[in-house]
Amino acid sequence: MNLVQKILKQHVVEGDLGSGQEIGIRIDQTLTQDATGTMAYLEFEAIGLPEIKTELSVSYVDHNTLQDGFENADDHAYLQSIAQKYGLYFSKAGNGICHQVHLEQFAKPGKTLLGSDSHTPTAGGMGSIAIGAGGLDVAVAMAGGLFYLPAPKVLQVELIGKLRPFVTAKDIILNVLQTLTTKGNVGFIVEYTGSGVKSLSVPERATITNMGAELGVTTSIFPSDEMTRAFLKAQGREEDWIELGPDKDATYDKYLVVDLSNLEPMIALPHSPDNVKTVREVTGLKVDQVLIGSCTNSSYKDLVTVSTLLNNKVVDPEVSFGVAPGSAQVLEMISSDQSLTKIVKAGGRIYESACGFCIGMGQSPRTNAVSLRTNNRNFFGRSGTESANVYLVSPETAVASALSGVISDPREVFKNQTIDFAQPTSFVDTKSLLLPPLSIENRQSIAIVKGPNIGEPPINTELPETLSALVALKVGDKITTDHIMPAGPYLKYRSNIGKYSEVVFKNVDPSFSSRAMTNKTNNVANIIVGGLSYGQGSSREHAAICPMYLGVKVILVKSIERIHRANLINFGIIPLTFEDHKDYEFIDFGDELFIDAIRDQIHQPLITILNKTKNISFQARTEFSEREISYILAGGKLNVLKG
Ligand code: MIC
Ligand code: SF4
Repeated sequence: MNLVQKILKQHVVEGDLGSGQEIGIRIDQTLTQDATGTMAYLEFEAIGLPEIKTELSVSYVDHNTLQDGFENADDHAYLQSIAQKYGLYFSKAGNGICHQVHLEQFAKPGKTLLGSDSHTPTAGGMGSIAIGAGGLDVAVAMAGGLFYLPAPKVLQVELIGKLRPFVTAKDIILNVLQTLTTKGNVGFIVEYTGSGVKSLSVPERATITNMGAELGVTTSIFPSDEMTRAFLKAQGREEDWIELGPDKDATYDKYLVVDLSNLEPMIALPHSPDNVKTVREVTGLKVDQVLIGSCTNSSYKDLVTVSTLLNNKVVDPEVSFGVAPGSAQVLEMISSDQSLTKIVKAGGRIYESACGFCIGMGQSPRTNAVSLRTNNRNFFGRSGTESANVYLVSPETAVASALSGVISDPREVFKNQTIDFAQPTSFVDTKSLLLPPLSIENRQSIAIVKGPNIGEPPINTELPETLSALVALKVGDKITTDHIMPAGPYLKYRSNIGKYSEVVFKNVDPSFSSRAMTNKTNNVANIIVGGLSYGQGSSREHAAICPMYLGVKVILVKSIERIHRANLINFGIIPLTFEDHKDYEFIDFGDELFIDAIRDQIHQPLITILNKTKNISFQARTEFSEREISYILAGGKLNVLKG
């Protein structure tokens, strides 16, 4: 067996791993963050259990920490009261980015972790099967329910050789993204094997599994070995270690080899993480902003490296340079070993340990800026400045470029330098912002605190017998959930669906929301037509809830990404894929589509759609499990759960 099969075998409760069909797995741990968490806990409350049923659940506050108005602070208070009432850990604002903190404090080899954030696979660096999902699926897992996924295929990525100086874990995953791209990997789990694994520390492995999310795979995982043990020991959790790896004769569904010795510094160009080139190919481009942080590259090692390379120099005067440590632990450690001082002396602006600029919560670059970031995503508009061009790089490349003012290869800038970083044998125990669960007795008196911005999760209506709908929007390939539901300044409306729905597709077609709402008011359903890889990126279920609120009933696309597909079904929107991709060309914005006997047709592999405007019929694929069909018929999973 490979490692994925070994762990899943221990967790499968329904279905058969080898079947290719849907399986239901038991979830040991869950995590939520505030931007998806408020809705997830509103849903958990709607399920109506007195406490969580998982081994461990953590509610993190890391996304909406810019408290511009009362809304975010109200959300934080709600989340804290929920954690206290139902038995969760609560990680307060400032304690750090959920994935970094989870790796430090809670992730365990061999466990399953479900998180309402697409970068939950970060814990795969620790040997967990860690999967991102919509808030409702996480709420169900907290309530002891199973998580369903198609029995995964496993892609082995064999790492051989050893990284050369100034070539990093980030360059490994950028290289993998260049090969596999962000499309066409749905249904796979990536398992890293090979002699090259040994040389990578847990935080480096976590950089790779973190950005594996951009491949569109279900998750990525590394074995648990002596490196893992050393990291857990240094975190004071050696007892959480078990050795875990594939059998010698393990088999896989697909194979890729990466020779680390041949890699060089890589860079993802605007506006997609798979638009990868070597740094060498783009050196010399003037940069305006350099930001180091995000759940991909904000570990202690990353920031010590940054400070060492700054080496008492000052960054180029025309560059705005900023650093966000990934957690309070990282911040305390770089502060006690003087790395922080060196970063400040070099001209670094220090941001809170939070997602911040990565999700457009501040630090939007200037008009037409070239912004170099160590993030995992550079989707159009995500930085908050539409005309900006965001490039993704390693911390080493970021510092080299901040010092020289132009995109630079760190091997050139730091020619005669070496970095001797040894993983710490002991991390500090920074827990002042991490609140443990209350005892059962103390939970009784906790009242749930709900500010005026916090609404109820909206409920959809049952699927009608026939569906007549207008094409309210036609889009192309690679539409991300950032296109569908912009974040940044609108994040504070995550618990106010009516308000948040006003910005659906804002950066694609600002008139979409009001048009869709008018159709809905006139009892006309909306259909969105799209191309390949629709719904890439985040796990935000708002990209389903808000369109649902606006009366969207069907998404008709060439292909669709895993988490978004599940979210649509959970909220009673039908994701259909074109049987023949050519039919995409024959549909126009404003066309009227008709689906007869849709409640019956949904059980068939193909559904017939009549384009009334063009007077042509075509077919679309359904590919739903019986469980998914029950959600679609009922108008969403909450309706089924509530009976
Ligand atoms: C992201 O990186 O896009 C986010 C913000 O973390 C999202 C979650 C969200 O939209 O709240 C994710 O990755 O799932
Ligand atoms: Fe936060 Fe960015 Fe990581 Fe998403 S990708 S969890 S916004 S740091």
